[in-house]
Amino acid sequence: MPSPAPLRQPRVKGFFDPRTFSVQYVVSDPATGQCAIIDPVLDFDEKSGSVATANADALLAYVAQERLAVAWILDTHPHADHFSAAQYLREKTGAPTAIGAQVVEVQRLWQAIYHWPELKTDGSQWHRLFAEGERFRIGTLDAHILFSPGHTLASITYVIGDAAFVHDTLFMPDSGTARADFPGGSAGLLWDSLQEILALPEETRLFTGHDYQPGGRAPLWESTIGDQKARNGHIAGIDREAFIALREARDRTLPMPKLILHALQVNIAGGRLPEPESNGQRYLKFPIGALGDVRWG
Ligand SMILES: N[C@@H](CCC(=O)N[C@@H](CS)C(=O)NCC(=O)O)C(=O)O
Ligand SMILES: [Fe+2]
Repeated sequence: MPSPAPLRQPRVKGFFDPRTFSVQYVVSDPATGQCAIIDPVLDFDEKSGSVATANADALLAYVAQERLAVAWILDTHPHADHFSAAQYLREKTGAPTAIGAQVVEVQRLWQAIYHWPELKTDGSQWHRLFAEGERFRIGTLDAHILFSPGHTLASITYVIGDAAFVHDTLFMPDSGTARADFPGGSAGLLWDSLQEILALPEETRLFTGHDYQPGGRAPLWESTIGDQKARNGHIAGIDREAFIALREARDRTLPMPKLILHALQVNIAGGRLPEPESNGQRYLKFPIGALGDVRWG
């Protein structure tokens, strides 16, 4: 009897964080129980400076309940609105961490903004740096990388079986696309990245990284290429020039994320909090006025 063909469709479980409107994923291989965690959130309260692990622990509880084995801890980009829980999960699971190879450029950019000469800008804070076209496996599932810059210099898309984790490129069709005005962002590059994503097979399931719940609707995070082409107001009937104009016009109305200065200094270090000072206390550092002429929130 021939053995059955391996299952190529990952099981995808999304976990929504209402504090940051982020979606975290556990993507598992039904055939082997191997899984990847994508874009885990480390909780942070900027009012008190408190850090907690409720989101990350919920991912671990699911992993334990489903008897999964964590093979990878993946980030799509260095996030500007929340801390990555990659390092916490690395310590808990022993699994390797990864991010896009151009993270080294983001490290250099923010090293200058923070005046942080000790920061290593070689990406050595992760176990693996993924470049366009690279392949890896999660159990029997094939995964490959699209380089998807625009929102950040280093953004990547993880294509795992029939699922693509597009994070901050496309949001749900009623929510358009991600902003492209952070340091290193580019509306033109974002458009080009969107075209590569939209060229994936029509049946590809798309999983977004945020949902800002327009009109107060319940959070949603799964769409298809067909939905996006038909209904996303930043895609349907829009060309590159029109996209750049509408993206840049909207970006001019957006204040910086409230945690951008907190989050980047943790996330360009792979989700590590700053080292404690001689009194045992950890501190964050903010540049004053370094982001230029921004809209106040
Ligand atoms: N109000 C949120 C905004 C976060 C934000 O700017 N999110 C980015 C993704 S990291 C985005 O693309 N937002 C699109 C938008 O707000 O239209 C915050 O302060 O954290
Ligand atoms: Fe983002």
